Amino acid sequence: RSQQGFTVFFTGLSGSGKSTIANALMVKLMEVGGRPVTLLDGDVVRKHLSSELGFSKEHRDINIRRIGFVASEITKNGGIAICAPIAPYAATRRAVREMIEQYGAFVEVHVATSLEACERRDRKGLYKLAREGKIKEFTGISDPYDVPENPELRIDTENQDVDTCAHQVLLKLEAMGLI
Ligand code: GGZ
Repeated sequence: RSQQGFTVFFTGLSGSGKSTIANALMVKLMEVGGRPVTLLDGDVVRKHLSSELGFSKEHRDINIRRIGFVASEITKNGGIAICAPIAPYAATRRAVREMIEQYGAFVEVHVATSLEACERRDRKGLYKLAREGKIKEFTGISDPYDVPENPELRIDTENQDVDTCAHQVLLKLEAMGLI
């Protein structure tokens, strides 16, 4: 079996389902076994690693570079890192890719839930607040999201369930010879 470390980097809008799919993928990868799996979820990273940061372009970039650094260390040591931030800027995602590809594979997964679907679900009520102007610089509403042009995988969450989405990532990792 391949012993190369790798990073699965989910990107997508708030409420797109990144965390849910990332968690389902983590369970599947732990079942495969062999290498430790570390989940760097957006919420958790913001609480423990980036608690002083807001949502300006500068602060988002610092946040993503920190996540990238931790993922690159895990990848270097032969582990599996799963990251699930919004990561709205293509240039920053590319910088993280370059950092990680020095040590192993970088698998970018675009969770392609449309803004309309995210806003319709609005699980945390953040889109409503953003529309009312009560949250500034909100991704998709008053802040940009660069749609990934060449991700390793793009997943449709609107027509299939979480388990199917996570399974597609697993199949991609197999096809790439990583698991
Ligand atoms: C986007 C925001 C914002 C603004 C708070 N814009 O759905 P959530 O709540 O749980 O996920 C979002 C999370 C985004 O943090 P990330 O670290 O993933 O963002 S980035 O990659 O851009 O650094 C949302 C919440 O934080 N949130 N304010 N203005 N999301």
